[in-house]
Amino acid sequence: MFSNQWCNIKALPGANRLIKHLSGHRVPIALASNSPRENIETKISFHQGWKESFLVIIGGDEVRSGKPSPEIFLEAAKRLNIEPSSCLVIEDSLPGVTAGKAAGMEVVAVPSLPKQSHLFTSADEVINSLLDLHPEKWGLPPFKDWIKDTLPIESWQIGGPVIKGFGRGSKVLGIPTANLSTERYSTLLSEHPSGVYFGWAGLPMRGVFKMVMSIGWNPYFNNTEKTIEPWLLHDFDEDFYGEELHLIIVGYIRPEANFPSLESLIEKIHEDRKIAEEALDLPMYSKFKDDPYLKDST
Ligand code: ADP
Ligand code: RBF
Ligand code: MG
Repeated sequence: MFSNQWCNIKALPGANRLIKHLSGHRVPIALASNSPRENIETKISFHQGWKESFLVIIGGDEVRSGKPSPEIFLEAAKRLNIEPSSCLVIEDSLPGVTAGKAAGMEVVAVPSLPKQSHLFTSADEVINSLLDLHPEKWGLPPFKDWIKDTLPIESWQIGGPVIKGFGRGSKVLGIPTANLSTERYSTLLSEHPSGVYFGWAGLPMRGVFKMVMSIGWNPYFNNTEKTIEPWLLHDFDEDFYGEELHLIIVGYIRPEANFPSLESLIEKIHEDRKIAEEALDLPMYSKFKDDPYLKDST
């Protein structure tokens, strides 16, 4: 059972993957939102195959109360002909989580603002993005699209001059990251949850290299800004600040995490590097290294 922001696929990356997965396995799904039903239908008509995937679509105008309330979830369960206790609600808002629990359902929260996840204590689980949902935890069929510890994603690109980072000595730790400015990319970044990704990096004067990167707030350092930090998997004999760096991101590895010590963070990053290095030799990922965007110097 899905609710609220679900119509905005941009707000919830991985929504399309989940909907296709569940409907492909004939799992009955409902879309419940406070918006009037007509608005919901218009919004989802932009997403191919969504309308057919939902067995039930229910708008706020169809139940008496306007606010997120248990009624809308109970009504959806009734129309699905499923016991509330057998329903899983996926929610991004706090009132929605409360309403889902009040309806006697299991609730996974995907807060739209990750920094607020500590507020979602009543949810059965809080995840950073739908990419991290494990349906088998909830008695649903597992995703089968992970390959060698990586999740292929629709590739996307980002680029710009390499800027100075926080100078926390990542280089000293053996993990230099060529930071990119996030300024021009706020929309793009809001479409991609923070986490560890991998792909290809192009420096027009130097070549094309494998890379593994972190996008996010670096919970270990509790940054207040989202950063884009690719680690190019190559030994350079000099720095390349100011040079134009182009990235093609092809897969996802894991959400950002906090760690009890710097050593354990570094160990994890080395695991990420190994996963990326091996995965990028697979044809489905390696084919992107010839993309002209990587050699483009503008
Ligand atoms: P900062 O905090 O300024 O980002 P880092 O310690 O992360 O400093 O070092 C990053 C810089 O190191 C990059 O901007 C780049 O010029 C250089 N560098 C050298 N080798 C690499 C590499 N393999 N991957 C990324 N950056 C590298
Ligand atoms: N920082 C975190 O706080 N949590 C993480 O899970 C995390 N994962 C990372 C994964 C990779 C592949 C890279 C390159 C960096 C990651 N970082 C993470 C960012 C790290 O804190 C940052 O690069 C520091 O500046 C390293 O000293
Ligand atoms: Mg850096």
